[in-house]
Amino acid sequence: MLTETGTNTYTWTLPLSRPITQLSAGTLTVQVKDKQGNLTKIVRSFSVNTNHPGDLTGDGKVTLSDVRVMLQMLLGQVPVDLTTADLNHDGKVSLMDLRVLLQLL
Ligand SMILES: [Ca+2]
Repeated sequence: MLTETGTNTYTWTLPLSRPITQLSAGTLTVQVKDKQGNLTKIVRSFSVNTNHPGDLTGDGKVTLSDVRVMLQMLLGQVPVDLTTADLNHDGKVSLMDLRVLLQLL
């Protein structure tokens, strides 16, 4: 789907043929032809964060080790990593995230 989002600015929403977990990186090529027939080609690399939700240790599994890391974050013993630990996506790491993590065990 192509949407005009500003002057000379467009946003494409691309349907994916595979689950996002199987699409971690790639190259996107866009070719645009103006009214005079001049072709402009734009190539951009992209990557997708495929971290397993709740995998705070990065070992690909959700275990009690992840709970330990979240407790350390909650106690201020290790830096908070919103990317992996904000499981309810409210912009902070709290007991609500711990609750979500425990449900993932
Ligand atoms: Ca949160």
